Amino acid sequence: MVKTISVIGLGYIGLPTAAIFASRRFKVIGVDVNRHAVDTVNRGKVHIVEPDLDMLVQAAVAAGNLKAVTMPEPSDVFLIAVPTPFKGDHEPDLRHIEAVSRNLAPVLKSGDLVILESTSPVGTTEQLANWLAAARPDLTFPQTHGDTSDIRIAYCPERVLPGHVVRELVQNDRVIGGLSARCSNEAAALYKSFVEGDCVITTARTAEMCKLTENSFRDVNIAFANELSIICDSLDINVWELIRLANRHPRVNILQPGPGVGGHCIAVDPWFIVSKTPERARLIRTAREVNDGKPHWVIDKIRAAVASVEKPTIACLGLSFKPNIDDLRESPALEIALDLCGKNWGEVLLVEPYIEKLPDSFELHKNARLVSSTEALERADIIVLLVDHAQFKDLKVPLTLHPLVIDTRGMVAG
Ligand code: SAJ
Repeated sequence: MVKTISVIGLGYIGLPTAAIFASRRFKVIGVDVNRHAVDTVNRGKVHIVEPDLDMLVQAAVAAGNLKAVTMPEPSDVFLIAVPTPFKGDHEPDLRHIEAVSRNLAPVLKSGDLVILESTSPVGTTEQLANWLAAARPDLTFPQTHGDTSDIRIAYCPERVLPGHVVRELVQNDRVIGGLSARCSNEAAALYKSFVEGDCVITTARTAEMCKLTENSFRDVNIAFANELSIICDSLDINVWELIRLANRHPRVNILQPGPGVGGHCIAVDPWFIVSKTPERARLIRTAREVNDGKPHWVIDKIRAAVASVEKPTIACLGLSFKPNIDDLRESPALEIALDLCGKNWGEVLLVEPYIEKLPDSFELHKNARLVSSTEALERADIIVLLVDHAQFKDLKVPLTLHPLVIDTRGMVAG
């Protein structure tokens, strides 16, 4: 009978997951190396922006069902949700998972269930199991003892959309891959305490690949739209109209072009497939390259526009990685804006309704200022629309009247 669940990594996935388990009356221990995150959670507050999360965490802490600590403590379940970035030439960096396995091993006891949720290259769950087994020779593990092992280990990827995490955690189906049938069944039973979607069982390797496949599918499809936008630009065809028309076909559903692909998932995860099978993942690699190349193409469009105006004032509308959120991490809009400032072609006016202050990365750029959309529209010679925030919809008419607009999201031209 599971009583205590430790969630290791209190980020965008770990904290909402911890709070939801706590709302189902489990005793939840949140573990994070970041002291600020731990102190904030223990005050019933949140250190990340996600709708409804603040209420959930406040209620869980007030009810005494959620506390946060910096080192793992004994529990019945350990759920790992730490980052898996890449290093060097897009090689997966598993050092956070390795560090967790080092800190977790001493508190493991027979009967415990360990679940990995971090997006990971195929084989990581087995690697985690091997790290734990090496640290605890007194316990048996499923990679050697199958269903009779002391410790159960499973992989269960998160697949929630930032901005909708609390709802999607409950409603989405979950794919669960245990290292043995018993591992899968125990993990599925645990998720069923709050998941309304189906909990579908498979192997750990398939579950790892499934998560990577979902995000690669989206990346390849966005790359198709981005490539079309570049082709259409050179053929003088409105890509937004073209996609609308093509999507009238019952079996065609093209995504939307943009200034590039941002965020910490879709621009990263396909590389985990490429790094395992570099010779075979040709389409997946090319899609990444197409999407990573899009910000440079946008800069080239701005360069061409700048040539026709002396000392231009350039406005960038939007800096976040996608519409209607405040998240600037891995944002192509931010990359374009920073690159533009560095070119010193003229003053750069930046409009981002979701932030109050420019990030520190702009400190060196004395030609950049955060301004209102009204000021940007009044003063800019060139306007670059980078994010289609809902707030910008009112600007459609003034933007249509402006002589020089580079519209990467199809808000004016679409
Ligand atoms: N984008 C386009 N055109 C589109 C759709 C998206 O250019 O038609 C761009 C966005 O502007 C953004 C990037 O792609 O820069 C990624 O945005 P997104 O909304 O596609 O995805 P994320 O990164 O917010 O969340 C994804 C989701 N994965 C899928 O939809 C397959 C989410 O379900 C995952 O849980 C999340 O990655 C994750 O954590 O892996």
